[in-house]
Amino acid sequence: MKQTDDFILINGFKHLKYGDQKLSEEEMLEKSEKYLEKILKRRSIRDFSNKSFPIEIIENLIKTASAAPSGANKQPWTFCVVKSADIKKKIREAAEEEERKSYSERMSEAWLKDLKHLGTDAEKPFLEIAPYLIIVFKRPYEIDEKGIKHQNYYVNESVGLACGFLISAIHNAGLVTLTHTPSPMRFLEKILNRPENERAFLLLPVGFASDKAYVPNIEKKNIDEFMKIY
Ligand code: IYR
Repeated sequence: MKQTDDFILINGFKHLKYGDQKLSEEEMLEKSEKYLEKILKRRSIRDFSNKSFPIEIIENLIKTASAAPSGANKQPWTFCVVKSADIKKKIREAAEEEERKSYSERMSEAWLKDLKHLGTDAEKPFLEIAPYLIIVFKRPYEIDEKGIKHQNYYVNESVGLACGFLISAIHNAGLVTLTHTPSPMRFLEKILNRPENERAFLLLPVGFASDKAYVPNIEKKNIDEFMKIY
């Protein structure tokens, strides 16, 4: 009988044969160019329409995010989706309260000056207008059935990667978002009644841009500034 190489055992664990895409160099060049062109069109949007869309799309976006690599494959994240107008209102009120303090007392002069060209302020109407808010929580540790804590690894890196996958998937689906970081953001853990092993990491309103949305006229750095070949 023919010997199968579908899998091998490493430390007694099954490893499956990886079948890669096998593209030609021309196809790789074309695909990488197309993706670059597409991702360069992504913009952070602060002015949302209240138009909604099916939650199945959100589910696919979050499954995409959760496909990201993570330390020891622990997947140390929870994505909370808020569609309730009541909860959105609570989040907006708490976020604006923190942001008002940040803009008026906590942020340095240099920081405020660096933000001037983006036109941000403490008012966050998108927290109520966007059809969905995704609040990403990191899980620095897990608690097992016996109440014993188990640390996760590279938690910030892992959750950051998952957020990158999420933002890219949102753009690919024809939707827009904003990486909002109200600070401090412990109020999100309270409002959403999250367990003690979760810390709010990032808040992303997801939806469509308003018809009258404008974006700052910013540019990305030139490749010589951020890529060095050795
Ligand atoms: N978190 C605040 C302030 C803010 C900070 C940075 I750095 C930005 O790039 C944008 C905003 C806010 O959300 O308004």
